[in-house]
Amino acid sequence: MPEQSNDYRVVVFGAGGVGKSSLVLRFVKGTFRESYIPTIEDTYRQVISCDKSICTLQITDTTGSHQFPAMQRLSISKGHAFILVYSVTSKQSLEELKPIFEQICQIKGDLESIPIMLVGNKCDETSGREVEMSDGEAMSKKWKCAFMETSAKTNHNVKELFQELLNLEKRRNVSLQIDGKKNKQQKRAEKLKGKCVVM
Ligand SMILES: Nc1nc2c(ncn2[C@@H]2O[C@H](COP(=O)(O)OP(=O)(O)OP(=O)(O)O)[C@@H](O)[C@H]2O)c(=O)[nH]1
Ligand SMILES: [Mg+2]
Repeated sequence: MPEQSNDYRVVVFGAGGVGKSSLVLRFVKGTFRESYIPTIEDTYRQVISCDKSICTLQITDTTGSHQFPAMQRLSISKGHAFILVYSVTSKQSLEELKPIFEQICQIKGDLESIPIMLVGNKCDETSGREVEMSDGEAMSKKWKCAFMETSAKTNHNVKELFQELLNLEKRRNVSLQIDGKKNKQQKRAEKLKGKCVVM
């Protein structure tokens, strides 16, 4: 079991190009880009509320290429919660989540207390759909995890995804809302403070 720390670590996994970075950037910065820039690994931080105090939500956006198995294992062992993303336009991308889920099972053991959200992204792409919502739901039932379809492009269910994931955490009371009364300047200061800086 990972140690209780002041960080709440969420790790985003999924095949290349399914929209992991797009979901994270939409949530953290409110932006979306059409161009595709593959990720190696990026981490974003935000202040959230935790057990009537505050803590840091740390989101790790992983690579879709399977070149770094050691990094993947480390991310799983340090992670408190997981987002498993496939694209509704690619059956293959749902298949590719299976070994990742199995590795989470192997490293974490009992998954009962670990928040996991299966996410079918790109639900705005109606014409190129290969995975029906019922297929995603069936997989989530099998894995006993939560499920949601999202679109980073249209901002459908993006904030809800992160809020739902935090709601699944039963060992701590974590929430995106701090006190709901912060002004814009305070929010911006917190955002800047929490930003990951490349030295
Ligand atoms: N239509 C549509 N396109 C999306 C959506 N999310 C991402 N994309 C596009 O899909 C491409 C890949 O998105 P990324 O977010 O970079 O994918 P990724 O999963 O981070 O890929 P890796 O970092 O290589 O693992 C980009 O061209 C995005 O614009 C979405 O919800 N709808
Ligand atoms: Mg990426």
